[in-house]
Amino acid sequence: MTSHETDGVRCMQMRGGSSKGAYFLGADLPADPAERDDLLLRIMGSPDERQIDGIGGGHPLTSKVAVVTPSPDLGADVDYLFLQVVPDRAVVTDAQTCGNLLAGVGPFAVERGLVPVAGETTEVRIRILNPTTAYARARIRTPGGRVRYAGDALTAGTPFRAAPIELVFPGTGTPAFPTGRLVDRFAGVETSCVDAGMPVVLVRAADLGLRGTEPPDALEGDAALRSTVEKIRLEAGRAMGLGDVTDTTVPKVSIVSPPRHGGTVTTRTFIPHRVHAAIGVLGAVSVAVGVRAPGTVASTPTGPLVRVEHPTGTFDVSVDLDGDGPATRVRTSAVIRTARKLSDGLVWPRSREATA
Ligand code: NQM
Repeated sequence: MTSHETDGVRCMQMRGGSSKGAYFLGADLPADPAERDDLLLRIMGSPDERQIDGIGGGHPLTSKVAVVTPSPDLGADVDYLFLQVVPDRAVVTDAQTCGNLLAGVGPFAVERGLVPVAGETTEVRIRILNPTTAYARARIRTPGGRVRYAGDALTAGTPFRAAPIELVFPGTGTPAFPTGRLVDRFAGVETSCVDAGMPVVLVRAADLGLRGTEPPDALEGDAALRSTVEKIRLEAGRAMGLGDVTDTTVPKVSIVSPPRHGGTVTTRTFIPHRVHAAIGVLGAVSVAVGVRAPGTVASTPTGPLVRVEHPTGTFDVSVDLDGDGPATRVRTSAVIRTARKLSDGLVWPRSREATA
């Protein structure tokens, strides 16, 4: 029996935005990625649709892991590695990041003493490690020398208010349309492929015979639609330079239609097999870029603030663009999220010997 099985592993559970996950210090996990992933599967309870023998919540949005380490990069305080633990398969993937768990990284870094409190508000500079290096600045409330979670901000997709966390993303300098075109046709359907931190394929709802306001379970229950969406995704993944995406969680497919509640665009997002109850953070930034750039399947005249409507509310993204056409780049983008510490202590993985 390993020491993890006898002594447990230090772990903090947090809601980050509209997702929930397990946060670890890098030093508390095995350095070898294969050993680390095996341990995480046993902690989260995968592979099992319900993750009943672990702390995962049986859905991609509640089966997430953040690994945080002090950063050797002078431009960052901490490094953030995101790992998606697939509930029903023995798969841990680092092919995407997660802007929702990112909201918890600043508070976690302060709680673990990696970043000192700097007054009423503390800025944590984060280097996002995967899938490629990017940076974010998180401003969190720290009155009286402690992280304050209570507050007035509401993250749609979560029922309760909490302290706002501002997340600012400086642009990476790479063009936001990775196929080199604003519009591509995959599986006979017009799409726009955007990557502003999360690879997303935009498809008009009407082109799939949808209104665009269908609830997530109706979309998940439509086998013909799922198969068309997956065909589009596999072709788009190759064209976006992601290779064979059969077993990865990117790109996401966002179905877009006109706004219904005074926003800029309505979305329903396959992530990629389940439909998001809201929308991912960087997924929303990618949608916002597709909305602001003229000539895409989602283009809508609007200012820097894009209000993305989703199944459980709206999500405001401010995005500042540079350049034209497929060469468009993001100068900077920003969102407000919330996060909350749920538990802090030790978790025990199932033993390696446990069999199905
Ligand atoms: O796009 C879900 C989430 C996400 C990812 C997903 C995310 C993001 O809501 O930045 O936050 O798209 O798999 O946590």
